[in-house]
Amino acid sequence: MTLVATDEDRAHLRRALELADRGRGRVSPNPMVGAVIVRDGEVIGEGFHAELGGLHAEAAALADCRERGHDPAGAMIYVSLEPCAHQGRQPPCTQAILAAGLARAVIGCDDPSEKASGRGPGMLRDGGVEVEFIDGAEAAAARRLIQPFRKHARTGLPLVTLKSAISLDGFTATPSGDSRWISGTESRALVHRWRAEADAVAVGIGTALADDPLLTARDVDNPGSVHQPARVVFDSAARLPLDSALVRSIADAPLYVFVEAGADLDRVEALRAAGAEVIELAGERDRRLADALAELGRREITSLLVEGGAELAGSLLAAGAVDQLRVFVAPKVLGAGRPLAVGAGFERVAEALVPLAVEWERSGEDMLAAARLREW
Ligand code: AOF
Ligand code: ZN
Repeated sequence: MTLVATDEDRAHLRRALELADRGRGRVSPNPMVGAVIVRDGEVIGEGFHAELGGLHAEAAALADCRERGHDPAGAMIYVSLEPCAHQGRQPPCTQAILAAGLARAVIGCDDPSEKASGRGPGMLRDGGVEVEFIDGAEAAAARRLIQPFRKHARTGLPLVTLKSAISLDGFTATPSGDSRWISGTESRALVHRWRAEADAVAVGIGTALADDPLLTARDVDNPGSVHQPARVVFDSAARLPLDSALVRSIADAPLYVFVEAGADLDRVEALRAAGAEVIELAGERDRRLADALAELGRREITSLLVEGGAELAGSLLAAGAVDQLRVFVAPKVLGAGRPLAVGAGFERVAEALVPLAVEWERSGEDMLAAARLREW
């Protein structure tokens, strides 16, 4: 049931979303979740899911409430995600809510995972708790906050974000392949933040060979405690050199290399011996791409940041596998150069992918277009 939410309900739910965001980059493959406990308009407890395996948001808010010397019985809880009903790394939140005697729960959005999907809200209602789902902007924001979790729960696949930086005349590199740097320092810092928030970062072998990237998150706050994404290389012929930055930094973050079945066995074995997980895929290019995403999903990769190059971008876009684009447009004119994507593309402009929404914002000297193609 959807409620007719008051402005006060919406404000508390927005606070729960703000709290949830504090778990960004620290809870995956779990969702970020926040909760606020309120009695007579007064906030008496707040909490969020702070790390994988740690307290769920509801339990954290209840603990905070008690620490502050309040009895939560009869109070309301605002929680950004449907409370869980299962025993996982943590006990079920529904039990904690029932045991605490909370009277009403206002929920930001449903949890589409198999073990949830309405079970928690049902149990709360059976236990006499008034349960309502918020609607409107707060509901949309609650879903948007946990897109990787939602897509992975619904499809087993990671949310795919394609990131690129283009010149004013639409190129990602000069004709000779030089791309350092198209975007400005602020934009590059932002990309390192996105890497720290992503479960994995991917490039095609062309980019791996041309740029010898590390794909780790650097120059972010608290470099010591930053989450490092797994690195992924789409490398049909197993050409990734053993002395590449990616292979040499395997101790810092896992490296997955997708090769085509039948790739040179010596090279595959050498990559494995160096510590890479090499996954062999068979079939047509599109089939292999789809299987690669499924393999990542199976490894609990819920979000994949694709950083190029043009062939990988073109294949993913044409296959409809991209969920969102983040494109920096930099105030430089290259005159000629390499495009963002190559491949079959679409025959007609009328077939173009049209985003559900695009947000344009300034990023230092650049403009950033964040386009959402699909929502989960
Ligand atoms: C909640 N509150 O704060 C979170 C929930 O095995 P666990 O304990 O890590 O639980 C993970 C699952 O619980 C996750 O897949 C999602 O369905 C739910 N996450 N639920 O009530 C929370 N993080
Ligand atoms: Zn829970």
